[in-house]
Amino acid sequence: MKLFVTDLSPNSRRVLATVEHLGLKEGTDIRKFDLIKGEHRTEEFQAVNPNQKVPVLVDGDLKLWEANPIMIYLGDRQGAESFCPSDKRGRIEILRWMSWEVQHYNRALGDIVWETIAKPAFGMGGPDQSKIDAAMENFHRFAAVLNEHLAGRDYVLGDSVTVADFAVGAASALALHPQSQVPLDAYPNVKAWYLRLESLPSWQSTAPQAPAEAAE
Ligand SMILES: N[C@@H](CCC(=O)N[C@@H](CS)C(=O)NCC(=O)O)C(=O)O
Repeated sequence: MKLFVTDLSPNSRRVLATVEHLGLKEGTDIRKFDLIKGEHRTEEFQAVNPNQKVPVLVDGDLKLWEANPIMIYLGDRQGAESFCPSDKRGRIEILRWMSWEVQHYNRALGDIVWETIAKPAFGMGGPDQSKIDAAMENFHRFAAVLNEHLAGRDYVLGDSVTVADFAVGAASALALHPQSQVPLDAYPNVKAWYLRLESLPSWQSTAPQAPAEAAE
């Protein structure tokens, strides 16, 4: 298998953590692009992903782009029933939380950390308070849902970690950063869950190396 990623991306991180979690690292040819240098803007890569975005997994004649389907594909490929349940209820729960994180939770969280940490770190100007305020309203709305859901649960689907945790947690590396302004302390179940995720070797080993790297 070949996996195209970049160092600066929560979307790449969730897939890299999945590869680690499933013990697939040795058998995977991992290609890292420097997006700033435009290494992904080639005709060759366009043929792999017409969107010219990472992550992309190539397995035989399958060229799979979009981080969440890649994670599910890998879980299924390995028959990792606990990490990627295949029963109807488990599968629809995964789809529910993955859709929700893309559209709501990580969009709000990502907008906050982009404005407060990443944008200044990349020299792209200071935080725009109106954008932080708008994202903060959404963050409170959706973090409250996750906080309520996690009451009495260790992980999103229950007792054990699944692809849904890697998806929902993907953008949270910077949420614990003191400058992030993400009000995680107001949502203790969410904070405890994310710290649980951070203690997993596969999540730890794929952590971004510098604060700015997590918010791309
Ligand atoms: N929805 C996609 C998002 C992929 C994405 O936005 N990738 C970014 C890095 S996080 C990228 O490749 N950006 C390069 C570009 O847009 O030129 C996924 O989940 O994989």
